[in-house]
Amino acid sequence: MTSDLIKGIQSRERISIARAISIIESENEVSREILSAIFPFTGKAYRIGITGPPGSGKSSLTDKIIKSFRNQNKTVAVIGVDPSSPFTGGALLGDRIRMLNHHKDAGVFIRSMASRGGQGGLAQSTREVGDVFDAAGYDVILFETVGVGQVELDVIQATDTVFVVLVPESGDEIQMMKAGLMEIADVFVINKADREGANKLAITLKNLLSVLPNNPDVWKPKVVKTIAIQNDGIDELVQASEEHRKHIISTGHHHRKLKQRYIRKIKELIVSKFELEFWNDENQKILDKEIAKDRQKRLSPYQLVQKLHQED
Ligand SMILES: Nc1nc2c(ncn2[C@@H]2O[C@H](COP(=O)(O)OP(=O)(O)O)[C@@H](O)[C@H]2O)c(=O)[nH]1
Ligand SMILES: [Mg+2]
Repeated sequence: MTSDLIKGIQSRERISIARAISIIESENEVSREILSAIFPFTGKAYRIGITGPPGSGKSSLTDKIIKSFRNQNKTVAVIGVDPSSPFTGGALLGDRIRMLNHHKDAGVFIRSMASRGGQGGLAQSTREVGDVFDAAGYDVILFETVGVGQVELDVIQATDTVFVVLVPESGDEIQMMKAGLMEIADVFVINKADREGANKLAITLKNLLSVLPNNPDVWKPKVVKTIAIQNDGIDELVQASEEHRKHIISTGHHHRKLKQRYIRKIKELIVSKFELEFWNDENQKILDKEIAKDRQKRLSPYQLVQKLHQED
């Protein structure tokens, strides 16, 4: 059964891909089987993260970026991540309408991921869904995330190229530094460049970036102005991403990134495996018993951990 599903994924059948995604979202045994089986076929897709504040135009840009890649005959998968939405497929109405533009195109697959209940597994399952698209042979995978929470950062850090989308009004560079966007951007996108202040923001950013060392091995983030609703600057943006991609490949950075991603994944799995084993009934009971006591009467966390270890 699983092998049919794997074959279906590899021949990019939408039904198989959709099934694999729902299995991954339910996080059961079968999902691990699938992820293991597709592993050898992953690592080929180009992953782009698109992040920025709500309303900055990420979805509008995504829509146009899809078109630009499609014009180059590349297949594109999109994963929209919205940790704040409790609904599966928590896409906003506008997003749904935009998505319909690509509905009939077999070379495009769009999927939203939302947290159901806890956010714990969202970043992980998002990356795993990315692996399914990768194994299915999509050339480009776009990850659209809102803001810079931990889930978003975890998603973004697993991409090859990061677009940070700003608007002319977000001119306050200190604000951006605080948001931690400076460190993660490979390309700054100043969207809504039809509004006043786009040039000023571009100059501010370029000044900030000019302090970076002039080392050919270190990528200097690009600044690209766009008007998503007019399809303006999109090809330049896509070109900037291609340049970044070439740069990370030629400097060996991409290779290192893939290695780090592998190591991170192993460490994550080890932690969750041990946690799962550790919290057996007996240990859980010891913890519950301690919690039931008055705070002052409880063992200190350090003492309790020691006790739990001894019991183990
Ligand atoms: N004036 C202007 N409006 C834009 C531009 N790009 C997007 N918008 C509008 O900004 C709003 C938010 O866009 P959306 O793509 O949903 O932003 P997201 O929340 O970052 O995904 C929508 O009403 C868009 O039509 C642009 O380049 N110029
Ligand atoms: Mg959006």
